[in-house]
Amino acid sequence: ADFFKTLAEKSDGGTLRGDYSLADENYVVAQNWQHYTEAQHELWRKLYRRQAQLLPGRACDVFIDSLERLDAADAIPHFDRTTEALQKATGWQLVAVPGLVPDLTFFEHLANRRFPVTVWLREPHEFDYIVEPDVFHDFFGHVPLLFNPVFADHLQQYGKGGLKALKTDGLKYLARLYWYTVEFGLIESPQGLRVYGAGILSSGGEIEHCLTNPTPRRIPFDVERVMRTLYKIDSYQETYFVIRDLEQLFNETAPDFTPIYESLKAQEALPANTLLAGEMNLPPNG
Ligand code: HBI
Ligand code: FE
Repeated sequence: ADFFKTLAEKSDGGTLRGDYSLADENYVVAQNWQHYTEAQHELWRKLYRRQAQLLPGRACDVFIDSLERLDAADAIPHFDRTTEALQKATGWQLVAVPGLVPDLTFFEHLANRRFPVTVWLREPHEFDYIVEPDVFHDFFGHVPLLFNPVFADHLQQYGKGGLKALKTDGLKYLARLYWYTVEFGLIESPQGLRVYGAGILSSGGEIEHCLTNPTPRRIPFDVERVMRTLYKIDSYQETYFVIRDLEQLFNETAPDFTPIYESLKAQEALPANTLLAGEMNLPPNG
């Protein structure tokens, strides 16, 4: 199907891991929780334990508090049970998907407060790095913040913006926004920089690197600057964008982006390691 061609191009021409044969028109599948093996639950526990002990002093408080309430340490979670609690908290639900889904589908789910969670779990040899999102990245990395009303509202708005962007070819700009916030975003706290991006929170190595390594740039969030900045998908980020609080993320992504897209089309995209003259490069955590 053309969808595979699109995503295959997206994931450097390789094939996708998931089984899409039973997916419905929204790419939703049954989670089939009973199919997970004891070995997979054990791998989940190992991944969870390693990541959870990295969170204190690095993940933002909202993430840590919400993750604890999910009680997801002992086995791969039942998405339906999480949906029951999530629906009450912010009106979101989880939908099981075979893996990456087309942008249009992805945006439609987000615009309707449905978060797609991949059903398969990585192999033991992929403990430290995986190319496509698996259930650990999607659930551990993304689901806790969906319990925060401000973030939940932002993500639905992002989905609606995505549907509009598909019509005004603003997709690459929105993909950069998603990348530098939802996936790799940093946030300020009274104790210093903290992480809210799922790609970092579900990664063993980047969670320390992004906060204390002197090499990457750490730039105050500015939506147009983010949308101009290219990103890399197979290495630690060279630049991180820092928000003051989740309200800033919601407020600065509320307006219609069409005028920004017009202005961006006239400007060169910036390499990921750019620091413009006069731009603030926030210090790493001491
Ligand atoms: N599909 N399942 C899934 N998860 C994602 O995070 C995802 C996706 N499809 C497209 C996509 N992300 C990105 O292109 C977004 O920037 C749209
Ligand atoms: Fe993700």
